[in-house]
Amino acid sequence: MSKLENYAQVLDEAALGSQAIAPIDSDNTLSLDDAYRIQSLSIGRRLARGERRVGVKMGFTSRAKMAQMGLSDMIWGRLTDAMLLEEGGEVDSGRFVHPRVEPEIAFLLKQPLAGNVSAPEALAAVEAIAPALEIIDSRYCDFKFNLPEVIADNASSSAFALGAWHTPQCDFGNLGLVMRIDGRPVQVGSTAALLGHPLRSLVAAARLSAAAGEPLQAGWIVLAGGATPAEWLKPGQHVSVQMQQLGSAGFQLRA
Ligand code: OOG
Ligand code: MG
Repeated sequence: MSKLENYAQVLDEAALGSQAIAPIDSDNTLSLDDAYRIQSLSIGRRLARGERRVGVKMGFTSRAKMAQMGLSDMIWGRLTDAMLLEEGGEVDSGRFVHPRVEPEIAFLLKQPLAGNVSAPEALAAVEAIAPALEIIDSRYCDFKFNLPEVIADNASSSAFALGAWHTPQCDFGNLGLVMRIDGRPVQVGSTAALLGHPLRSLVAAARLSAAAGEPLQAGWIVLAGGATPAEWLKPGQHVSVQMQQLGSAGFQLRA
């Protein structure tokens, strides 16, 4: 097994067993290409177990997230069907190491989207938009990592919930949003936090996915990135996001 395959296995098993691991790049030798290769290999192991690819997640697309995590380069990860939570349902806390949750907006594509596209071209490929919550759950101890490490760890992706799909005909470039934990507002923000307009995150997803040889497909979901800092989520807590014009999404972490 190559070094990169070995890291992919370690990360995959950490996610499977909800077990935190030590940093894999403490000597700062992994390149970004190595990191995306590890990510691809580790998601390949999930696909080999029967999971299905359903889209892409973008990371560090808002200043709020970059500042919280101390990293400033946009990253992306791969979504599978096993990560999609039942909206309004309960999720087992045993699935996670130390979950955090953040408010996002999701795109559902009606046609493929690849390469250097304009914002209007990206919009034309969108079937629907929905409010979303992402659970990020770094597989590294104390949620501490450098850029190659978080990329290798599929950008901390763990699970996501989606509210009802809405037509993208409304102007969704600056929609107010409130994230609540047990009914208490914990983060307030706007979709404008995502690169000024969340469509720019979709444009970046189209470019980066195509460059990786896995262009965005019809039917795929793209998570545009956390619009506010993430919040820790404890067993028993209920979390929701309410977004202007788009309604809400929520779930409960089982105690
Ligand atoms: C990395 C994942 C970043 C986002 O939306 O910016 C991300 C992390 O914060 O652990 O999902
Ligand atoms: Mg996120």
